[in-house]
Amino acid sequence: MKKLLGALMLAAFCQSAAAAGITVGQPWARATVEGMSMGGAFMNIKNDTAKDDFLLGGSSPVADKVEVHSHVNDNGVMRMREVAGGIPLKAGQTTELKPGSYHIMFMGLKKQLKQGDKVPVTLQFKHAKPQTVTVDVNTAPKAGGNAHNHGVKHAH
Ligand SMILES: [Cu+2]
Repeated sequence: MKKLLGALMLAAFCQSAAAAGITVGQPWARATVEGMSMGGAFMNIKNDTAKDDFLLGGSSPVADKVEVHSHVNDNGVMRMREVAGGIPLKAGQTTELKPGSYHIMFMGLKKQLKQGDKVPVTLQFKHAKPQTVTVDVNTAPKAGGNAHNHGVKHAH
């Protein structure tokens, strides 16, 4: 029991230590089908520092490149674009990366992302130190799974 309490206190300590900085919550990626070369990943990024930061991109062993994208409305057609300068992470705020909005994109996938897979992704920030997170591969949480349809023209 004492041991358990110690472990709990340690966990609580680690959590509060991690809170002063950039915290990544609920990272997940959409499962892909065989032969797909791209895949999207989503997460919440909390910037608990006093200064605005930017998510510039990253790297992962499962892809040639990891880019940061946004969806833009181009004359009524939703297209994805790499975000120049990175995804803004305002000081004191949580930025949501979600389907149809900002997202992380695996470019040149080396393997199929299957439901239940855990994929390490190292995120690069403009100011904060790089952070490696484990992304859970999942199907979309709800219906409306077309929001990140890669049938839309990719502006690359
Ligand atoms: Cu994209």
